[in-house]
Amino acid sequence: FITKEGRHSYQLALSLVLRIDNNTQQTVLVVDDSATIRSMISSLLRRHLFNVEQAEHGKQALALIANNPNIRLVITGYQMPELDGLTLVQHLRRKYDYDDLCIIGLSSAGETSLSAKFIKFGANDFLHKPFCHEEFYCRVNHNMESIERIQLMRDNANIDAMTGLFNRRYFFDKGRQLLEQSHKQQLPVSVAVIDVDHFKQVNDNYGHQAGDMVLQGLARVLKKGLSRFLLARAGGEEFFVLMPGIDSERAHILLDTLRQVLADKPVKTTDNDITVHFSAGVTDEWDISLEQQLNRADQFLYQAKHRGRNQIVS
Ligand code: GH3
Ligand code: MG
Ligand code: MG
Ligand code: MG
Repeated sequence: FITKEGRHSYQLALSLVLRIDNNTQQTVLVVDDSATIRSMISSLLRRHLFNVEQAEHGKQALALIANNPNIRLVITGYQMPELDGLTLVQHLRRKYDYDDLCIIGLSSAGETSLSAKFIKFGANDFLHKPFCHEEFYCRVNHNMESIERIQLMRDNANIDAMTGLFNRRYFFDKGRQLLEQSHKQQLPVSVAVIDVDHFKQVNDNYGHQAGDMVLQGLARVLKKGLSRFLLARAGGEEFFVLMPGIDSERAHILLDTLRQVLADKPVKTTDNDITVHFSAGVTDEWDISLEQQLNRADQFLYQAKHRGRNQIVS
């Protein structure tokens, strides 16, 4: 049995715990020209363990946000010198989505139409001054939780649950962007397709569960060695890598090093240490689509398999 007050403080405690565990770095930016309002709101936020930054007007706020990616919530007043609250919201919405940066507008009791304007200009929510502390916490927590949930869903949609690597969908989304950027900057881009050799035999000899552990071990090695690049599990025992700024000669050498690392060090599974090899095809052809580059890399992969596996072809 929990009383109403008890339930409230339990939820408060729970949200504090979650915040300490997950998001120690979360920062709220308080924007208002009144030092009294800034310090009142800041102290409420600090009681909830948020990091707080303050700005006196919109211009200062824009500069702070540009330099601090930990700012996830902006609480802003309206009338300020340099850049007012509504214009600040407009500027921010051109750069950040609702689920990347949360904005709460502050309006006074007299300015009822201002709350609607804040929402129209792109704020997630608003607060009327004066507000009671409970309402303040509810609004802040509610908005923070909803952007965290969306962020989590977004992450889950991009990640392969078994290996923790990006999935195929994300590879194509991000890969196209990276390819375009690199071509604009006249930088080479290498694309590789990696496929585990005779993986069916691993499953046949040691069981599917050991097979999964081998894929996880391989993913760890690849992730470590290719941390600067876009790496994804394409499906099954196949992986894609996109390497901006690296021509296929250098990509070939890098992948061959990783191939050697894996060949020399068996992956530990529950009952066995299992040595796995992989083959890869690499290309850095200019001015073709990501799909075409993957096709070319796949042809080289086929050659690598044909020539006896455990090798890279570029
Ligand atoms: P090759 O050297 O020609 O690539 O031979 P291979 O045995 O690796 O290729 P094949 O395509 O014949 O077999 C791939 C195997 O990978 C078959 C499939 O059961 C297994 N596999 C795919 N995804 C998973 C997975 O998530 N876990 C496990 N344990 N096995 C998987
Ligand atoms: Mg003001
Ligand atoms: Mg294979
Ligand atoms: Mg395969």
